[in-house]
Amino acid sequence: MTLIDTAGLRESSDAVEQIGVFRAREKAKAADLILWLSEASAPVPPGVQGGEVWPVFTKCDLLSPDEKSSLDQGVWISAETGKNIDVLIKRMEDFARAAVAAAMRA
Ligand SMILES: Nc1nc2c(ncn2[C@@H]2O[C@H](COP(=O)(O)OP(=O)(O)OP(=O)(O)O)[C@@H](O)[C@H]2O)c(=O)[nH]1
Ligand SMILES: [Mg+2]
Repeated sequence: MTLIDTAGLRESSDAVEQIGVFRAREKAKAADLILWLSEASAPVPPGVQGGEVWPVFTKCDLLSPDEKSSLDQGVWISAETGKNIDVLIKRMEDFARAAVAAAMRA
């Protein structure tokens, strides 16, 4: 299993950043699983083509309880507090296990 952290997919006039975004899209096309991270306070719908895409909402430590209850799909995590990181890792493990099993049957 190879895990890749890509450049953020943002519009930019900076040539170096544009190359990073291009490379990220190329990696996504070849990926089995894409984690689409966006800030929970300003979620961005997945905008990438490739394998299975999971929305992941970041910085959930910054949300009020009301804002949290409006987010129902996907996993909310916080790198700051560690919230739900274990849940996300478990789901990724399950995904990888199923993908390997399917590949071995093929
Ligand atoms: N409060 C809070 N801040 C966070 C959290 N995760 C990251 N940050 C902050 O957000 C900023 C950006 O974090 P990065 O991890 O560099 O973001 P990124 O999306 O990888 O950025 P690019 O690679 O440039 O696209 C940093 O200042 C982090 O400290 C979190 O869970 N909670
Ligand atoms: Mg980054």
